[in-house]
Amino acid sequence: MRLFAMTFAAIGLSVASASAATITNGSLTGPVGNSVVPPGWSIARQSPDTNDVNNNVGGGIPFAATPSVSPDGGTWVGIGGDPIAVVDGATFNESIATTIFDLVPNTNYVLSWYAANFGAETGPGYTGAGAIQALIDGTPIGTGGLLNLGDGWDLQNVGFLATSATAVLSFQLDPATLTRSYLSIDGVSIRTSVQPIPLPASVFLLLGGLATLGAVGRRRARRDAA
Ligand SMILES: [Ca+2]
Ligand SMILES: [Ca+2]
Repeated sequence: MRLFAMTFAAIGLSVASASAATITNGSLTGPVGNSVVPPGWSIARQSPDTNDVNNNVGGGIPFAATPSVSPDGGTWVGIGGDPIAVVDGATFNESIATTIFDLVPNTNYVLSWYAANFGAETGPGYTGAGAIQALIDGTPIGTGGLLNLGDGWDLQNVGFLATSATAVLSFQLDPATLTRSYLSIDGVSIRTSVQPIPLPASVFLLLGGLATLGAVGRRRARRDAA
């Protein structure tokens, strides 16, 4: 029985250690502002903003579509783009970044976030469709769905294989579908794609076999003592 319990403990430990990757402030909680990103995040390109349901582009510009409260709550980040505009020497496609810690190399992870398209009313308006792309160490790993102006919060998931214990995560608008648009992102989280339950059938077979061995051993011990 002790062996049985130890086997369970070992399985529990392996699952826990593989799922400990952390993203600082995935809720993107911070002061509202233009060209301001929440603590734990940095501006990777141009002028991303911290917004909430009452404040767009850091409070200065109205939303182009009626926003809804984020499923994550509180503030979120707005990133804009325009394929024909050049800002600070690069195509206008705003980007934010952070570092993921405690990754286990050669482990598959699922990165999730919420995205919405409430646009921004400025000049001719940032009212186009767009999709948010995630990058690890500068390489795109996947893109969420294409969201049209007025589309509310939608959960996005992309998978990637970790190759090191830390990695730089960044988000931008997908260059392949870039229009003059302004999207919202919130609730960034990470988990392993290996789920602790259900356990593979082979593990139950192994545990069953160990239990049978234990019972046989105990019967043999009783018989020898008798
Ligand atoms: Ca939030
Ligand atoms: Ca801005």
